[in-house]
Amino acid sequence: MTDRKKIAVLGGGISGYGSAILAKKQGFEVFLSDRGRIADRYKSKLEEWAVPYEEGGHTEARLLDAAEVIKSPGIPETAPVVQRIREAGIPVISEMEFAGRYLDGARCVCITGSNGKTTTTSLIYKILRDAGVNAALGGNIGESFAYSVATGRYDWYVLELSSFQLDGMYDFRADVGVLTNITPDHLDRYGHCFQNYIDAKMRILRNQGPADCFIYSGDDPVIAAELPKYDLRMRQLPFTARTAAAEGAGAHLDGGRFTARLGDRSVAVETREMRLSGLHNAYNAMAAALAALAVGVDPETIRRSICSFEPVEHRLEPVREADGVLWINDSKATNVDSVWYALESMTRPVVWIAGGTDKGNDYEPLKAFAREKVHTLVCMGLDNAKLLRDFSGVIPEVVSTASLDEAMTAARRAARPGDAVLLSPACASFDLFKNYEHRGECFKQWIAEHL
Ligand code: UMA
Ligand code: ADP
Repeated sequence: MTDRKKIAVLGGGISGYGSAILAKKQGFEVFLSDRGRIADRYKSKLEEWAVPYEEGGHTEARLLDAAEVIKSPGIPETAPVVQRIREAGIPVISEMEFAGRYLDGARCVCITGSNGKTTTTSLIYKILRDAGVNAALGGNIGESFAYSVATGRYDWYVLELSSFQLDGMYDFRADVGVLTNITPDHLDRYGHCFQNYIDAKMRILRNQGPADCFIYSGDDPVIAAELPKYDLRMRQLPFTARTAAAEGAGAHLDGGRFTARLGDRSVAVETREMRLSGLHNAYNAMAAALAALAVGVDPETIRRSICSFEPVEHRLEPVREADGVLWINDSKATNVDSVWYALESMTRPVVWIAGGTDKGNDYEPLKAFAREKVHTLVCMGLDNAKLLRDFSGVIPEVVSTASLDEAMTAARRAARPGDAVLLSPACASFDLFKNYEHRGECFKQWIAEHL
């Protein structure tokens, strides 16, 4: 590789501008191209680093002149510009693959899975920081990995990885890989084929050798069916609650207490001492404890950090208790599996607010908990037909609303002292809101103004 190799960056969002700055810092000739408009804050960074860029369209001739292209994760393989670059035989890689070449001895904990990535990543990062480890947070969360590599000096990177980011990774290796679970999601990007999405998630194992650790759910049937297909030379650390404790290293939940073990070190946590609630968060905490043990953090720091970790905003976030009713914001629950765990964790009678843009949901798995725990379902969306059809006769009261204000008013009317009102939509938010954060913020704002 010569110093003047030409690198093209596709996309000028968080991932693209970070990659371009890192490439520039490494002495490459860089060109960034965005089909749409680049935000002013990214443009000023690019100008500060003297990176040439274009917006409003891709000039193919300039892109095809590159020796390598770094593609932003939101750009699909089917985009015509990507196809042209591939036809020309130019390697297309992800930001992670590129930044991973310049770690200068730093190591990576990488977290992927269909649900629980952000919670587990944030928890691992907190434990490492509490332990005084010089760690950075990045990937599918916060600032980009490439930008951190370009502008900082860290010993560990804690990286949340989406399937899109894993897709463009070839030589990258996670020193510690975490796979929380695999359930259907993002199928529109994977030819509506679940196996393609599974294959993307399993790339977390790529290149791992005997010195590396792989932490995964030992209760997940999809992962269990995949593992025999791979040459597993790394250290395997399963975490389980449903299956019997694994012999040796791993973590196991039993009777409200889990123990995570690696070599001669172990951490024991009473889940009632955690601020995170629910079986899913016990899984996330077991995964985080194992990852922190693998990094070398002492067990007592791990236990204390796990117990003091607050839920991340919009994930089963208790907002306020008013007139005996607890209002909970789980706006990030945009698929059926995350709502299953939300309902699983409810200990009070529930008024459940759900709905939005349906992603082809199958609500069958939710019906047992709905019958047992929910007395009122408030549907909040422009088209509530499917929810109304699936839960009428399952939940005693089902109400249809078409705005947040209507939904909140209906929920308030239905809730009795001792109840929980749970916003856990199982759907995307784009019919009534900008995104899931906006939906969660509107929920909290309404509570602040009305309760
Ligand atoms: N663009 C083109 N050409 C195209 C299509 C798009 O130039 O043909 C341009 C757009 O005009 C836009 C840019 O590409 O300016 C956007 O790129 P992007 O969608 O990859 O977004 P980034 O801002 O770079 O953020 C991405 C991740 N986004 C997605 O995967 C959709 C961020 O994850 C990630 O944090 C960031 O890189 C840093 O690595 C966000 C996300 O929504 C949080 N992730 C999905 C999820 O969690 O479900 C996977
Ligand atoms: P991700 O980053 O993978 O989307 P989050 O931590 O942001 O994961 O959580 C997204 C949603 O999934 C929230 O509703 C949360 O309560 C739920 N959730 C968190 N961890 C898990 C898990 N291990 N299994 C299933 N659902 C989970």
